[in-house]
Amino acid sequence: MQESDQNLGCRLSAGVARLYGILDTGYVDQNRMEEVAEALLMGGVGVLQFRAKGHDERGVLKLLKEEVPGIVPLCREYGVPFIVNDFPEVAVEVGADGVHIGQDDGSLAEVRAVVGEKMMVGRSTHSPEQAMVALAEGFDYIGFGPLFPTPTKKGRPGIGLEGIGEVQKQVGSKIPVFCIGGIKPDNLELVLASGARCVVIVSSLLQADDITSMTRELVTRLNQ
Ligand code: 3NM
Repeated sequence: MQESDQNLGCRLSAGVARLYGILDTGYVDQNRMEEVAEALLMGGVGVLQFRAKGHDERGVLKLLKEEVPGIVPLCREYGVPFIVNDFPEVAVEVGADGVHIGQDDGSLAEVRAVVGEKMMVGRSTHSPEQAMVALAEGFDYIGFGPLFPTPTKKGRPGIGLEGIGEVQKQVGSKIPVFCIGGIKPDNLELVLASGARCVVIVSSLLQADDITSMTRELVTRLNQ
């Protein structure tokens, strides 16, 4: 592993970050957020995103700076990149390693103007075409989904498994492709058999009785 891979400001490596965890405030009460973050980190997520839909930029900054200030230091302690969803300014303010933006959230150049060259920037994509465009634009990684309809991101149809092989081949050979949306322990085999290598799993993990052991089990399966 290169030194730059171990430090904050690193680029994600698909070889290391097979499971991308999201601390989603829709599933986790504020008073449990740090505990849940640590459970995911102990279980071995390779990257951790903070996602707080329904909070505006100031709200997310307040959460990370004042209300749950332990999350960023925990990621540092575990050596796991920390990503802020949606808000480049907040990512800079809290010293995150990356920011994740949606398909309709503007260009990479606009985000780079805020976060500079060092920070990772990820993009949500919902079709093979969008995945190719994100690669060409220069994003550091992509999410590809939702594979299945999911209550975590309501109102989007599942795009199915058909495109995964091609996207993994064309895009995944250059930057990490994280399949996302409705992935659970009991359909993971199918997702992997369709060509996926890295995945994001949100509700299944956050609602597990024992988050750390489920995370560990999934990481083991992803590494097989
Ligand atoms: N983004 P779960 S799907 C946050 O397709 C998110 O861009 C998606 O949550 C996309 O594992 C999704 O609970 C939700 O289905 C994933």
